[in-house]
Amino acid sequence: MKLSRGQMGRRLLGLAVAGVALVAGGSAYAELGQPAPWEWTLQASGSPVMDNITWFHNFLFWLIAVITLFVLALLIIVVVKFNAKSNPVPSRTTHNTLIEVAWTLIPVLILVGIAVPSFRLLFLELDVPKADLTIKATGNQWNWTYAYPDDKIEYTSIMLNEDDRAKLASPPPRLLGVDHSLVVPVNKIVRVQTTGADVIHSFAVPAFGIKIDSIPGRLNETWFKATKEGIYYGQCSELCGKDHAFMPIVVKVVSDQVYDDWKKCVQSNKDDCIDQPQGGKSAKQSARGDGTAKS
Ligand SMILES: [Cu+2]
Repeated sequence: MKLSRGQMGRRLLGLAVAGVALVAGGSAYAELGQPAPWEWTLQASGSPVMDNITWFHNFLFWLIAVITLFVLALLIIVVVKFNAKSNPVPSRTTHNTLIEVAWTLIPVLILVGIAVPSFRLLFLELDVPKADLTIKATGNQWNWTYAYPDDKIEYTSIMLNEDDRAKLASPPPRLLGVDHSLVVPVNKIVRVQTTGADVIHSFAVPAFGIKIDSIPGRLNETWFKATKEGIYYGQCSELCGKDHAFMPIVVKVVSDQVYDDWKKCVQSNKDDCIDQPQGGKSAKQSARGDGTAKS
């Protein structure tokens, strides 16, 4: 098939439009708190720490882009202007004080410019502010046990199998749904303490910008403040054995009222609270449903 130049141009244009649509469509799929198909950026941020990480990532990206382009331009100049053909008699210059001072000083200034926001971010992550609530996440082979020590709540969170997931009205993403999720109130500082019961695991939720090793015999600590209500997915991020890929983390961020209702629901041993996958109902509805079922 022979194409005229106009036809070819139109086809190329069509291809370009399709490409842009694909990329734009991909990012349009992006949902807060979970990965998206064709995602090429960091997950959307759901906490101040992640806001900072995203900013720092973008800052470094553009800095590196400028440096790389600058070095590339220098290389091209050298290749074109100073090859043996176009510059048969090379200069024998060996020192240039100004350039030597510049190529020492400018990289130092760039590194200092990186170090300042880098340390600021590090301290933001490490210094746990006064917490409103503490949760303890214990990594087991292969699931998580969550405890709310101040409220005497403790339960284990296990991944939903494909059959159970298919039964749900709005199924969670594949391999990310669990039977009991972690529930926390919105805009509250949550201190996360984590340890391992058997081997090293790692508690990670990308949208909150947290990833911390759960090590047997040690209690590691981090924190997050979820700024938007919703469901946030994470995974164990340390190779911990054969089912490492099947111990997801689900955090439900809810209003204070719903959180209090959930606490009461769990403390009274009801079995239809909002930490469970049929959730989405308010805890009140769940409690009512349970009351009739149990009486
Ligand atoms: Cu693990």
